[in-house]
Amino acid sequence: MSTAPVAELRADTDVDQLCINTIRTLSIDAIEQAKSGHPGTPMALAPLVYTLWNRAMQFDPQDPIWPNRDRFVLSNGHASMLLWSLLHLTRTTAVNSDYERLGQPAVTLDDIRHFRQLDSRAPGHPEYGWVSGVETTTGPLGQGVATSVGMAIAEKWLAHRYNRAGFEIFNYNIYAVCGDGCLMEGISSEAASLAGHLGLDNLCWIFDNNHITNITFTEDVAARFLAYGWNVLRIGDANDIDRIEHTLQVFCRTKDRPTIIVLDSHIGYGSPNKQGTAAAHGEPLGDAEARLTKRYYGWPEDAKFLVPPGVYDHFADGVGARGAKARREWANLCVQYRIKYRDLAGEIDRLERRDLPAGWERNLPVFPADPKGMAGREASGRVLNVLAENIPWFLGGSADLGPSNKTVLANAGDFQANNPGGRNLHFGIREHAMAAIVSGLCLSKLRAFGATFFIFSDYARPAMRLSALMELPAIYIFTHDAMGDGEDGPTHQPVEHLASLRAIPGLVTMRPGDANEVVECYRHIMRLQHEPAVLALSRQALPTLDRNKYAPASGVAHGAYVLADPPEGRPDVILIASGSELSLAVQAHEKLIADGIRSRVVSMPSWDIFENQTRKYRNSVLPPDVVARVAIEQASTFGWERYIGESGRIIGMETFGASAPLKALQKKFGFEPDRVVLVAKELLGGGSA
Ligand SMILES: Cc1ncc(C[n+]2csc(CCOP(=O)(O)OP(=O)(O)O)c2C)c(N)n1
Ligand SMILES: [Mg+2]
Repeated sequence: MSTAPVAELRADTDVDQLCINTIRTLSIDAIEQAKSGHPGTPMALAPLVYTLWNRAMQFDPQDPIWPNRDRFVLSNGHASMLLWSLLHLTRTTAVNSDYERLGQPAVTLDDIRHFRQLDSRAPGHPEYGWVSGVETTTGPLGQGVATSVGMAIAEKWLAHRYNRAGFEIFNYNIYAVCGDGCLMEGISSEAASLAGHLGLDNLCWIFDNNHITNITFTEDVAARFLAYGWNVLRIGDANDIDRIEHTLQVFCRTKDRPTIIVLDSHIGYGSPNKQGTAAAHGEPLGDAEARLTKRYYGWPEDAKFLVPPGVYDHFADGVGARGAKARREWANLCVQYRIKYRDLAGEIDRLERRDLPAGWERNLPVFPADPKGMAGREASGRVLNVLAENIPWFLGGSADLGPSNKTVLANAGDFQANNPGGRNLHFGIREHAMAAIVSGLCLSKLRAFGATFFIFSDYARPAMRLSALMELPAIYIFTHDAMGDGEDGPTHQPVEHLASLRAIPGLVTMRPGDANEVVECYRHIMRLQHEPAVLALSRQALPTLDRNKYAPASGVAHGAYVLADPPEGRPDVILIASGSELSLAVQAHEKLIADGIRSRVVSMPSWDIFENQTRKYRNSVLPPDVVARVAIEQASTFGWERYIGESGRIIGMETFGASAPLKALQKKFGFEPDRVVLVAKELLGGGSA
C-alpha cells in the first residue's frame, strides 16, 4: 500500500475506478459526518453495484418508476450508502406519491452530507416511498431478498398477461444484493426454496461473501442453493469488474432457474487497518483511518464528499444513456400496443396507478338473514372469487391452507413455472416469505393477498410490519381467528394477535361479525391504496344477522357502528363486540331488552378505522355519558380499556385457551349470552356475575 500523502486525485485513475472510489469515499465521508453507519460493505461492494448499474441494469434515472425497469434490491440495507451514492451519481430524479416526476434529484449531495439526519433523503436504511429509486424498504435482514421473489413472480405474471408477439411490454430482471445476515435468516431459505421451485430465471441474488460479521455461518451456501435448484455462479474477486459484468451476462442467459452469484469480498476494502475485520462493519472508520484509506485509493486526503469531474458524465453515458434508450423504445412500443391492445393497455394504466377497474364491485354478494349462518372464511371465499372475476390483476394464495382458508380462486389457475398466468399462488408452508412476497407483488402494482391461520400471523409479522411501513395495500386473510377450532387447543388459538396487529401503525385490522360484514370489509379494503389490511375470519358458522331488524352492514366502513338500540330512549348499557362475539352480543341484547334494560350493541370490526372517524361520529356510537359498557372479544383484553373506560368490563381472554370442543370452551371462558347479561346487569347495579 502506498504511504505517501495524496493531495490530488491520481491522474492515471481510469474512469471506472474513479466512479467506484467516488461511491466508496462518499460512503466513508457520510458515515464519518454522521458518526454512525456501516462503511465496510459499501467499500467492498462499490465495484459490484457500479458494474451492475452502469453496465448491466436497464434503469432510467430520469424515470425511476418506469414500469419495465430492472429492479435493484439492497437486502443488506445497512449498506444504504451504496444506494444513496448511486442514486446521487446517476442523478436519479424524484417522483411524488401521485407518480409525478418532479425534476429534482432523488438524493442530493446535501442529503448525503446529512446522512442519517432528520428529513435527509439519505436515511439510515433504504426506505421505499421516502426516497425515489428505492424499490423496497430493507434493513431487517432477509426481507429484501424475500420481497425480490415477489417482484420476480410479478414480472412473470405481468409478462404472461400483457406481452404479445412483438410486444415485450414486461421483460425486466430483479437483482438483489445480500450478505451473510440475509442468508442466515430463515426467511431467505423459505423464499429461495420457492423461487427455485418456480424456476424464476428473472431473479439474481448476489451474495456478499465476506466471512466476517459472524462466527457461526459455515454452511456451504453454493451447495444449499444448488439443492434449491438455483444456478450458482462465483466471482472470486469483488474488485474484478469485467468478471462481474461477464457473470451478470451469464445470469441473463440462464433460463428456467434463478441465479445466485457468490461474490468473495473484503469488508472495508482499502482500509489499511480495518479491511477484513469486524470493525469495518458498523462504525465510522475514524478520521485517521479514513485518510489512510483515501491515500490507498489515490484520493485527495483532505477532500470530503468529492465527486471528481467526469463521474456524473460517466454514469450518464452508461446507465443514463442505456436506460433512456430502453425507456424510449418501450414508450414507442407502447404507442403501438395501445392501438392494437387497447383494453390491455388500459389495464396496465389502471394497475400502475393502483386503481380498480370499473365494475369491480359487480356481483358482490348480499347474504340473506340466516340464524345458522355462514363462516367468515366461507363468506370471504365467495367474495374473493367475485373480486377475482372483476379484477384481472387480483391474485394471491395461502401458505398451504387454501382449502381451509377458503382462498382458492376457481378457474384462475395455479401459478407455476409452466403456468405463469395462474392467479392462485401456492406459497407452501412459508408464512414469513409469503408476507414479503405479497409485498413484492404489491410493489409491482398487483393487488395481492396472502392467507394462513390467524395464529400463524406470528410467522409473518416482520414482513407485515414492513408492508405497513411502506404503505402497501397488501391483504392478509387470516382464518380460524379465535377458538373456533377448539379441539386444536391453545397452540392454535390466537389470543394476543389482534392486540398486536392493532398496534402496528397504518395496518388496518378488521374482524367482521357476519357474512355481510365480511363483504363490507372487502369493499373497504379493496379501495385502500396505501394501507395493508388484515381480515380475521371465523372458522365456524356465524349467524347472518337480519339487516331489516338491525343496522346495515355498510356501517363497517366507519370501523364501528350502532347495530342495535333500545326501542326508545338513551341506552343504559353498551355491548361492544367484534367477529364471532357479535351474535353473542345480539343475543344478550335481546335478553336485556326483554328484561326492560335499554341496551345498545356496537359492532366494532376495526379499531383502526373507528379511530379515524370524527369525534362527533365516535361520540354518537359511544356516547361519553353512557359509562356502562361491556366489550366482548375472544382475544386478549389488552387495550379494550380505551373503549370501556374506568367503569366498563371486558369479557375476553386473560390466559391461553384449551383443547376442547368450542361449546365447552365458550362455557369455560364465559362467552355465553347469560354471562354477558349478568355482567351488564352487574354494571348497572343489579345481579352479580
Ligand atoms: C433481522 C435482523 N437482525 C439483526 C440485524 C442487525 N444487523 C445489521 S447488519 C448485521 C450484520 C449482518 O452481517 P452481514 O449480512 O454479513 O453484513 P456485512 O457486515 O457483511 O455487511 C446485523 C446483525 C438486522 N438488521 N436485521
Ligand atoms: Mg458479511
